[in-house]
Formats: sequence, C-alpha cells, structure tokens
Amino acid sequence: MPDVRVPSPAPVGVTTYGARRPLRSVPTVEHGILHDWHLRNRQVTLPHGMQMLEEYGTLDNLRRLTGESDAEFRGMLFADSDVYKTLEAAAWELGREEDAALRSFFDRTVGLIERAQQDDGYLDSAYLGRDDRHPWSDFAQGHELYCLGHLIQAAVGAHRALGDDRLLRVAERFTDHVVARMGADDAVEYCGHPLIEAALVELYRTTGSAAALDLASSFIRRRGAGFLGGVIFGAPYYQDEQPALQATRMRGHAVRALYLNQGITDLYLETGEAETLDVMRTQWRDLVSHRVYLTGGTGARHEDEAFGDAFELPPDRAYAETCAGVALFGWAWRMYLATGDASCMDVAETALYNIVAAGISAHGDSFTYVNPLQVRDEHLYGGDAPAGRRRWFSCACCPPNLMRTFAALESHIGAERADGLDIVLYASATLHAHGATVTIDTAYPADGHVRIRVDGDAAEGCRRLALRAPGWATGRPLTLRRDGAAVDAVVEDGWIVVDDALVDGTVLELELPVETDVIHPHPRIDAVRGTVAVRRGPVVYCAVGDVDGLVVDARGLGAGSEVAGAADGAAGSVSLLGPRLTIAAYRMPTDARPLYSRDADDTASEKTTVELRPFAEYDGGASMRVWMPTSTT
Ligand code: FUB
Ligand code: ZN
Repeated sequence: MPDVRVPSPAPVGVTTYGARRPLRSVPTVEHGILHDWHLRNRQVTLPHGMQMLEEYGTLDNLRRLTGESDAEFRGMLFADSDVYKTLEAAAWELGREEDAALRSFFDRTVGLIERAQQDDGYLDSAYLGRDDRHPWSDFAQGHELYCLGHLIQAAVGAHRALGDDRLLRVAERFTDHVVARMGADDAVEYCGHPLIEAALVELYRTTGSAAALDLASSFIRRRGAGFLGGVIFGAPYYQDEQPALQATRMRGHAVRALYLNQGITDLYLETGEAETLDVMRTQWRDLVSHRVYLTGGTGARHEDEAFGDAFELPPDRAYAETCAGVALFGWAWRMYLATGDASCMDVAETALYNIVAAGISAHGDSFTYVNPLQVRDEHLYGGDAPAGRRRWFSCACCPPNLMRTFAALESHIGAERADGLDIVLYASATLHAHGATVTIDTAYPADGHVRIRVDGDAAEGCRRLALRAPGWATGRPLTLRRDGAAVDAVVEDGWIVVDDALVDGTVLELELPVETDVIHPHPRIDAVRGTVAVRRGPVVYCAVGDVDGLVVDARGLGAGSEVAGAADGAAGSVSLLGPRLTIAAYRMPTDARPLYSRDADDTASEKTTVELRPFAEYDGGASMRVWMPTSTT
C-alpha cells in the first residue's frame, strides 16, 4: 500500500512559492484547449510513452538492478530521467482523475524504483553494476544529478497531486547521499546538466529541508569555476566559463542554460537575494532582445544544441529543441512569479502555443526533437530536421518532457497575489483565489472572447483582478464589459486591473483582438532580412507545400496590419490553435537565373495561393517556411 499523507497545502504546479515571492500559483480545474491537451496526454501520449519505455529497454535498466531483468543497459546515460519524467506526468494526471492502467504503471514503477535504490541512497541504472562506469566519475557528462533532479520533480508531483510519498522518500534518501558527499562548504562539485538546482528548491518547498535549499545555492554559486572542464564543446556549453551569478548573456547548450536559470530564479523566489534576480533580469533581456525565435524556440546551433551569437537566428538551421521550449516556458513562468512582469508570460505563451505545441502530433503519439522554421522540399534528414514526427527517439528527452509539461499546464493560468488574482494565460479553467471561484470560458487562442465569472466573495482587500494584456495586442483596442456594461480597459504595464472584481456574481467579458498580423524581423537578423511572417494572436503561422520559391507581394501588405489575401477559414478547418489561412503569393523563377549575377533581379511570376497553418500543426512531408520573402516588383 502506498504511504498516503494528506497533500500539502502547496498549490499544484511545477513551481510553487517561497517566503518572499510576490505571487504564487493556484490550482485550477480546466476544460477547453488545455483540457483537450490533458485528455490527449492521459489517453494517448502517456500510454504510448509507457509502451516506449518498455520497447527501448528503459524500464529494464532499472529491473536489472533488482534482478528482474538480465538485459544490458540501453539508452543514453540519462535514461532513468525518461522514467522519472513519465512518472511525474502520470502523477499530475492521476491527481486529476483515476485511470486503472496509469495507476498500475505508476505503482509498479514506483515499487521498482524503491527496490532499485541502493542502501546508501544512490540510484542510477547507467552506473550501478557496471565495470566500465563508476558513480560520480564524470560530472560534465554524467547526468547523475540531472537524473536526481527529475526524480525529485516526480516525487514532488506525486506528493502534491496524490499525497503519495513513496518517491519522495527515495528522492530524499538520494539527496541525503548527495548532501553528505558534496554538501560541505569546501566541496567543488556541480552537474554538467543543470536541473538539480530547481528540483532541490522544489524539494525544500515540499519538505522544508534547508539542506536541499543550501545545496541548490551551492551548486549555483560553485558554477563557473571551470570544474567541468572544456569537455567536447568547451566551458560555455556548460555555462561554466564564468560565475553563474555574473553572466550577462545566454550562451551554451540551450536546455542547460534555461534549466540553470529556472534554478537561479527559484532560488530568488525563496531567498529574495537581489543579486540573483538582477542577473536573471539581465539574461532575460539578452534572450528576448537577441536570441529567441519568433516561435519561442531557442538554440540556433546544431553542433552543440546551443545559443548562437546575438541575432544569429537562421530559420532553416534552427535547432530549437522541444526540450528548450519546455525549459523556456518554465523559466518565463518563474520570471513572471519573481517580477510580476506580464511580458514574461507573453514569452511563456509564445513558447506554449508554438514551440511546445509543435513538439507533439495532433494525435499525441509522435514527436519532434528539433523545430526549424523552414524545411525545404529536398531536405535530407541528417539528424537535424526531421521530415516528420517520430514515435520516439534513442535520445528520448523530449517526449516525456512534453508529457509532464502538458500534465501540469493547469497551474500556469493564474497566480494568487496578496491583494487578488492575476490571470496570465487565457484558457477555460476554474481557479480558486482568496475564497472566490473564478471560472474562465474561452476558445482562445483560436478566438479572442474571454468570459470570466466570479462565484463567492474573496476576502476583503483581496478582490483585485489583474488580466494580462497580451504583448501581441499592443496598440490594438481591447474591450471589456463588466456585468454587461462597457468599462475602460486601461492597459498599464501589460495589465488591465479591475478593482473589486472578485465578488460574487461579477461577470467580465474581455475581447482580445485576435487577428492576423504581419510580423517583420529585426533588421539585424541577417538570415531573414526582407521577409515577413504571419501571426494570429500568439500563434505563429507557416506556409506549407511547395513554398521554396515563395514570394509575397510587399505592396499588398499593410504597415504591420493585415495580410493581404489572408482569409480566416478559407482553406479549411479551425483547430484549437486557429483557422487555416491563405495568402496570395508568387513563385520566383529560380531556375531561370544564375546563382550569382550583377542584376538585383527579384522578378516573381506565376501567381499562386498558399496555405498558412499554425506552425505547431506542420507535420512534415512538405516544404514549410515561417518567414516569407517579400518583393515589390
Ligand atoms: O542531456 C540531456 C538532454 O539530451 C538535453 O537536455 C538535450 O539537449 C539532449 O541532448
Ligand atoms: Zn529534448
């Protein structure tokens, strides 16, 4: 029988709150787009993942430690983390609703992990029982602390969602082992792949373990000593070339950098140390001004899955790993919690509806690893841009990362604050804040109508409702009605604040101007100069099908306004993300001219119409581009 304690009063979510945080998350019950994604997750993706963990030998790796399998270790060094991520997702899903198959997987796998743990607390199937590898012998690439991080996050999920502390006990014992081995003031170790830092802060939030918080702080403060060495891609790859709390740029491996920043921001949320937030703000500005794709993708370089130079954002060579999208979503959420800055949730929203949504097929059982913004007709898959989604990967970090992200999305819709509630993602949901129940109804992002109903009174002094005014709507009128009457929707610092809103019976109706926009890139992004993209609300679109030589007529495009020729729904169905669009275009007669010539000839001929669909719905099998060249001739 699982040891069941009453779940802590901490809110459900990947991130909770600390003593000095300005905001905190609140649990929600959802329906609408997030509900559909939840259903897909529990009905298709998780069962598929459970099957893949068997097929790829990932569970057998752990069974080998208990004598239940004699198979050789298979997979990447961090294979155990695939199991932990899947368990975390299962925990959040089971917390919402029971499911016999999921419950059986969860219980069996937790039991396996309990049995596999060593007497001294250590647990990692990539190292145990092997003659060729030894625990703690390779901090740069070893991933043991990374795996512990995912174990902790699964354990915290099981504790919060289910009140089941079996995994928590395993995670605490492993953490105790690590504290004993590397917790001393003069210890030097830290992990080549961050994640443990944020996880330890979560452990502290859950158990109150000061040792866990101290260890998170130590891992962050030690980083930059060059301890990891310049293995393979050099110290910046590991964010190890300078002290973590002095770095001003986003650099190196994108997932590592973003997870590290989740940990630093989490540390700030618990300790309130200004220096940690300052460095996060600086790196945040660097990210949003120089190094993020329109889709919320990050990582311009394939070789080391890393950030490139400022403005180095090639669409065709974009790496933009799915995990980096997940990691950015999580860091953006934490930055919002830390700063109250609405624009952080603009970034989270962009990542969610584009790069994260793109990571998985509509059906839910195939995945992308990299997410370029352009795929040519003749593109040969060379491990960089898949010609379609895949059922699983030998390096399977992305699929279960999506599972745990979709499973916990409900915790990112709003945040309770001392004087009321913020709503930061528009999705149908029910939130509970200060004693009031707030029900949101919307088909956003496909449609901009948002209806908010309040039942019950919030406590006195806690009745302010702050609605995020999406950054993509800047300059467009937003309309708001309160109990049927129009009220001023004044946007200040990205928020529309409605005083005394959290009182019984209040009904607010917000109209977000979800329309097609033409987006122009910063002129210093050389790779896409002279092109435009189409976005509808937060959803980035791509042109699909025979689009290599596509040119759109710049004369037909208003100054940042509507796409000429684009008509909502013209080309077919409306998905949860938005309708298919069409755009009038021309094709360049590319074969008619030499590769290089003295003529600046951009003559376009052959008028055509091209379909635009949400970037996340591109499924391979045809050429695709987000950025479309423009012509005035
Ligand atoms: O190293 C663990 C994961 O594998 C990284 O986060 C991904 O980029 C992939 O390389
Ligand atoms: Zn990944």
